[in-house]
Amino acid sequence: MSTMKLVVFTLLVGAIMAQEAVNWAIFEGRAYAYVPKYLIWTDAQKFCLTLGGSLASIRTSQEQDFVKALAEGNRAWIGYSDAQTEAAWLWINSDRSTHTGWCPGEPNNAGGHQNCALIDWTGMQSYHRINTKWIICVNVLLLLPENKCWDDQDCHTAYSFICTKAV
Ligand SMILES: [Ca+2]
Ligand SMILES: [Ca+2]
Repeated sequence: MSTMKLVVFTLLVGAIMAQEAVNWAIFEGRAYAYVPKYLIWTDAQKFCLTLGGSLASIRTSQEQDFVKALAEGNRAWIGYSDAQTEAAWLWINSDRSTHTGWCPGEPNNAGGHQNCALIDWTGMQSYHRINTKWIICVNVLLLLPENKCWDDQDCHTAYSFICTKAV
């Protein structure tokens, strides 16, 4: 198969797969889709681009609640990143929104390489040592769907994601 044929074939398969995976929902003049595929952040953005959109920006707490409901409590990438300059968070679709929903203590840039935002993080994990064993404790209040919040994570980790586009 020639390279060009392979590219066309790959694009076609990509477009078909993208259409199969996605259900759009409308909220205040924008379309949103929760995509239950696990991709690293840049690939998630590429996938959203093939759908004519981008990773979602969040502008209000109402919009955040809508997106969280769409993701059904799953961790999902949104289009917010500080990969360019640490602590200077920007929306990939150039949205100027300053709304955020970070968990307490986030974004913490853990390990020095957390540059992409997830919604629906359960958050507030802490580690305790009892005798010789380490145990992980989770703040149970943050397990409730309505209390789930944003976390910065390593962009190279694969998560599901939220796309948005104009309607
Ligand atoms: Ca960071
Ligand atoms: Ca973090």
